Amino acid sequence: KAAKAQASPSAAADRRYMQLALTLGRRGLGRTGTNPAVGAVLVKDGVIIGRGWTQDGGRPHAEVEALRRAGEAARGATLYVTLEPCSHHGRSPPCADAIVAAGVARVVSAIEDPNPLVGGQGHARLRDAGIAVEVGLCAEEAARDHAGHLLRVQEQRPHVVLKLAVSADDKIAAAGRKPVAITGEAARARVHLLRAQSDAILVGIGTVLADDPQLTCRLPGMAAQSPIRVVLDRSLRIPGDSRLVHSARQTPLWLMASEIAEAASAMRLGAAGAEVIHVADCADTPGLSLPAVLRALSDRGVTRLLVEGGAQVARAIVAGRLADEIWLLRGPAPIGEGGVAALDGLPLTAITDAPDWRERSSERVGDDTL
Ligand code: AOF
Ligand code: ZN
Repeated sequence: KAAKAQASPSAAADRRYMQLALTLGRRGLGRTGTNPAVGAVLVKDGVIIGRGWTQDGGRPHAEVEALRRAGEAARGATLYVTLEPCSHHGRSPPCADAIVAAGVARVVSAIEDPNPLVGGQGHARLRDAGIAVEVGLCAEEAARDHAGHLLRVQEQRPHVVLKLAVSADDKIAAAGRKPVAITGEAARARVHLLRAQSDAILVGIGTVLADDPQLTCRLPGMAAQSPIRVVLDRSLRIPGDSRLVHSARQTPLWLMASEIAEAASAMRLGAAGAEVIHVADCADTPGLSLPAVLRALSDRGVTRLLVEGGAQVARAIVAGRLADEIWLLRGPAPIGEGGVAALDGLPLTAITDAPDWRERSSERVGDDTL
């Protein structure tokens, strides 16, 4: 009897199922191309009868996956979904139509999809079919998970995460730019997971010349999840024998160069498998225009961008107010005199004491703090 009385779940149960949908959706982060990583849960009489998330490359969509698993049982069920179900004919028919056809009784959705192809029409189509639709549960969390999609559609730029790994005295390298171990193994694993959840990772040419990095995800079994590697390389100085160029055929390498970069270099790097993308210079300071870089990346489908260095790029991102999120990892040991400051002359308090930055969370990761 008690179970019957719960046919319409409580607000607490609604929230729990939406949290599960959010968790499922995050499985797709960094794997769904330009598509948002959506999660969906189907529930009937207090039992989860289907779970789904946006699949690799962006299709099938989350709702369709959940419906497929539930089969006939979906009739009369409640669907929890982290984004408005689509209403457009893309690579397959609209999710809204599939939800109607399956006989779902109620849809709880976290946020509207600002994609002009959808924009409220998904919810409208469900309501027109007599389905009870509620929008807005866990909206803030969903907007955060879908920030890349929302910003790409609304502002033609990706969601930007700046990662800084600093020593106890806020340095990122020893004197003479010598690389030193700043953070430990646990922090490294977290950063590699963040790489996997990003569409692209960006560094400056200075970092490439100093460190010869690979910028891949090297967690066990996750090499295929490596992001597109992007280098701000205004005059195409990247060495042909760098590890980035060597691996350009396995993991994409995009070189952001000035419109006047040498054509011969572009040809040579293109032949090695890199893609040269020309963007405008900054009007007032030397270097590429970062807003133009972000726009070019968004135009090519990047929704989640991780910026990993070095100090000059970090400074430009902070000074230009271009980061949406900052991951500040701090190791336990100081580097001392002559070390390279994290923000190239800007004090770190430009972030930590700035009124427009809000600390979301703080935790220990191994011997480091995040
Ligand atoms: C959903 N469920 O799981 C996702 C949606 O190119 P298409 O046809 O796959 O459509 C892409 C658009 O669909 C994308 O820009 C976004 O608006 C929406 N993504 N919609 O119903 C999903 N990933
Ligand atoms: Zn869909």
